[in-house]
Amino acid sequence: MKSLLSVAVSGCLALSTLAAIGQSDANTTGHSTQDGDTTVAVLIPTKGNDTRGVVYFRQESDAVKVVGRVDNLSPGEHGFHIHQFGDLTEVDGTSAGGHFSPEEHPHGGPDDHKHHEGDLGNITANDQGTAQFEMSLKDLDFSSIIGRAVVVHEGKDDLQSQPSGDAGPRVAVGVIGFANPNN
Ligand SMILES: [Cu+2]
Ligand SMILES: [Zn+2]
Repeated sequence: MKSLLSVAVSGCLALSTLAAIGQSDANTTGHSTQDGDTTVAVLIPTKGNDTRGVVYFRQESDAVKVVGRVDNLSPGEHGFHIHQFGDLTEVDGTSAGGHFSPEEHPHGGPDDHKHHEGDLGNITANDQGTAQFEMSLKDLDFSSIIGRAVVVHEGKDDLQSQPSGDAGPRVAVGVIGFANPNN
């Protein structure tokens, strides 16, 4: 923490400020680290579905932590991704585009050596249709996903099929935006 803080205080370099985004902001504005560093996506159902949820992304020193809850799913696994565009104009969610993948890697699972940056794998709903989850993603760039979409799919992501894991239609979508630190 000390080195991050000194970078922020002495840092006239825009690049070092960017690299320490969130943490340095939080420290210099006097808020707790968590406040400046959290984004949220509120998931709303696509047409014909009633799946809803909330997903938080938090910048940590060496990873992005993802914590969330999604309700009204069918029991079992559901593909869970960050898609390219935070555009919900199409009622079936297709306007969110494909998986977020600035490096144009193949589709895969979050633990594969190469995968789309937006490949978060699956979330698992219990018999009541609720999925509660927490994951830590080491190779996701926190700032690059702001304004993009979180998508939950009707089916399971097989983590292999191209280009999107054969996870079926989109049942809920939400745009990743800055979380209100007072909430
Ligand atoms: Cu998806
Ligand atoms: Zn993918």
